[in-house]
Amino acid sequence: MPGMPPEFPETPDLPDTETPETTNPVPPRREFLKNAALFTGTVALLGGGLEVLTRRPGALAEGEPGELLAQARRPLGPYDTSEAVTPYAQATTYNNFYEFGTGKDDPARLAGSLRTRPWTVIIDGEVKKPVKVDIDTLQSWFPLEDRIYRMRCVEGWSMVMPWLGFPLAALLRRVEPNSHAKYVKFTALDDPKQFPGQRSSVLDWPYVEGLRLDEALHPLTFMAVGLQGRVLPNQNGAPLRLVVPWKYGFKSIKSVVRITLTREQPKTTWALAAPDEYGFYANVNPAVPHPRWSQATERRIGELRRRPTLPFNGYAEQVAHLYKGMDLRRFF
Ligand SMILES: Nc1nc2c(c(=O)[nH]1)N[C@H]1C(S)=C(S)[C@@H](COP(=O)(O)O)O[C@H]1N2
Ligand SMILES: [Mo]
Repeated sequence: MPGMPPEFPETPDLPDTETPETTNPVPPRREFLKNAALFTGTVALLGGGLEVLTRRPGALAEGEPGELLAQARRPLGPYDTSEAVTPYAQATTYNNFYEFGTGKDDPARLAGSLRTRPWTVIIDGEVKKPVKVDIDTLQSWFPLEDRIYRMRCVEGWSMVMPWLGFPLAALLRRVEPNSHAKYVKFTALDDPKQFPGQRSSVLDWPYVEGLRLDEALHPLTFMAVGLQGRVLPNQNGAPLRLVVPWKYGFKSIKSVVRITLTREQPKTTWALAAPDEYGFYANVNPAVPHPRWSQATERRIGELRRRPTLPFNGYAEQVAHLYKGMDLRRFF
């Protein structure tokens, strides 16, 4: 779509004196601990022997945004960052969700028009057991886990987000990819009645994203239904949102209605819109600048100074092997 405005960096060359946040970042777990007493849950022992306290996922059905969803309290898991969690008020008011508009505050202002129940998700394509399932049934299939991940937007800002959800691999295993499945395509809801931003053609709707199957099966790859112990706010991608923490944020598609296993690499929204600027892989890489700005540093929302951006957003140890032998300048 020539001429469309791509994502804009937020003044990456200037010191972040305009930073609006003055509060101290919330230390990890503080929020969880604060709410622990309000909440009754069941203790489940997960694979790694981690103690996770979860509410029965089936009981989330009519969750209002902001309602307590699950209480997780355990030692940091192998995939958690111990970095300070971005305060909830900031993580839910500074958003990219172009279906609501291109302004950072548009999603929080306008997301009330999105109806997240009832919500149907289709999982189909190259799988042995395709399924069309209600979001509450889908959630009831998996114990909810929490993951504290860094999130790095291609524009040069970042956050630390405590997600609640389940690994995408658990869902994919359930539908049994067949031998032709090589990629996973994700499609977001397409409904201009609920998404005011879809009345503009800033992007081709619906928003589509994709992963290679091995990326999709990686244990870090997550489907979020909650944020910081609460039902996922609409502006953060309710009711179901992909989270791929080693890739730029635009890969983490919000408000997913369809997951399709494919033979061919799917055509994805930002890669179609500006192929020279946004690739299919979009692995966080400080050594490969965006054509219009450097990716060497980032501004953590809530902090004043920029900090260095890490290869694969700090997850290199876990994911670099997926790209062995690939030229990451060509496959950006
Ligand atoms: N459907 C949809 N998903 C989307 C987007 C979008 O515009 N539409 N924006 C992406 C971008 S660019 C980023 S940085 C993250 C932002 O997630 P957050 O607002 O929860 O921090 O969502 C991603 N997922
Ligand atoms: Mo982004």
